Amino acid sequence: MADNVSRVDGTRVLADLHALRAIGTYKSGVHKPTFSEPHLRSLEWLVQRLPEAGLAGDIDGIGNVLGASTKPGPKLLAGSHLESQNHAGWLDGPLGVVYALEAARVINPDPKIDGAVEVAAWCDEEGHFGHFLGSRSYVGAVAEADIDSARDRNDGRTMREALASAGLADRPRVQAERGRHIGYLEAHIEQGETLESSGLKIGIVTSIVGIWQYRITFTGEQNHAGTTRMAIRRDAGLALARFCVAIDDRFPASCGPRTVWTTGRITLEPGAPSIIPGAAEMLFQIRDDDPAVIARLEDLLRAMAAEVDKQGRCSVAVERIRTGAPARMDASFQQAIEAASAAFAGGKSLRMPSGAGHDAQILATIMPAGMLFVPSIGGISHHWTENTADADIVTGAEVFVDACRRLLVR
Ligand code: HGY
Ligand code: MN
Ligand code: MN
Repeated sequence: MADNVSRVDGTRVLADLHALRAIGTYKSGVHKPTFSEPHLRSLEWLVQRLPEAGLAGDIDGIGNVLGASTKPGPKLLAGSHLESQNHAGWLDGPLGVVYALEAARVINPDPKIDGAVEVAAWCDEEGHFGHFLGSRSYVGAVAEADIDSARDRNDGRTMREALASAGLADRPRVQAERGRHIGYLEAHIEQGETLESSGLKIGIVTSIVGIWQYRITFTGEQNHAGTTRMAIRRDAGLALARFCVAIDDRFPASCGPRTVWTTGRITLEPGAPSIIPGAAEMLFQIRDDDPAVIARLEDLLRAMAAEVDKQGRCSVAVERIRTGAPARMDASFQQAIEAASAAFAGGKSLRMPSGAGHDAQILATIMPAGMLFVPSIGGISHHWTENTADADIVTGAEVFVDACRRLLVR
């Protein structure tokens, strides 16, 4: 490794991550839903730190933070997100934002490096209001009507109300200046157990899954739980439960090697112990990096719903509420991460697909994009016990900054 390069300050990286952890702390994690007070304070925290990295910027009209540089030469965009899932981990998102900030602090003042790292925090990656609204706004894929119809899945608050109460309603939304950036690089915790279980330190992401989301509703007949004989019941909750089991029985014959499917939320109406549910709803998700697999499974899902309908006890409706294209990560970005891993992580790296969705898949629609992962302890994420060893956090930062440097000076 060249020893005349400016170095990552690991202590500073850890201090920044702990400063963000202290905003909206929940047990050993955080509770920072989009546009919550802790999320807005975290965005402000980042805005305050941009000048020390030679950047200027603010929170834009959809809640993104974009820090831009006036330094001549090529620009590399880097970042991630600062909101969290509810009662979740302290590193999912902030790790990538702090690494990007550190890369800017190390590279931008260096006169030997032509070009600069620009830093972004994308709003609502976690989909409280709608999927990837911040990064999709930046690439020009969000219309005003999308914002008009967006509601917080936690409390039904409209996005317009949230933007207004955050003081962002009148701010313009910043959109990508085509050709400004050589590409986008994002660091993230792996959120799985592959790196830890194989004793590796860096994941070089090859592809990111597409996420397709469905609302499946079952309509039966609400009735008395004591006086309604079992033979005549039209129990929507039971129909939903049977459908979930049938998915698990029939999907494996049609899925791909890494396909996953999840029922993340079930609602029974009216939800009382002495009333047979007349209505039931499940939020269902399919993920794969091959759109043909997802389309095949959607056809199967609809065919299974039609079979239940035909039985005549309960009706079933399948509504697709979200689609997302999978993304391939740029080969030269993968090479830069691999070379940086050789220099700073003893070459303990692995090329691997991402089973999680990330803003990088949205940025990849308009520029070359790359991602690197650091290990997650026990593979846990989207839970307040999510964690990564300090040494792995620092190694990841050194690899990330070196990869940025390699991409800017190639
Ligand atoms: O759900 C995801 O894949 C991302 O962590 N929001
Ligand atoms: Mn994330
Ligand atoms: Mn997440």
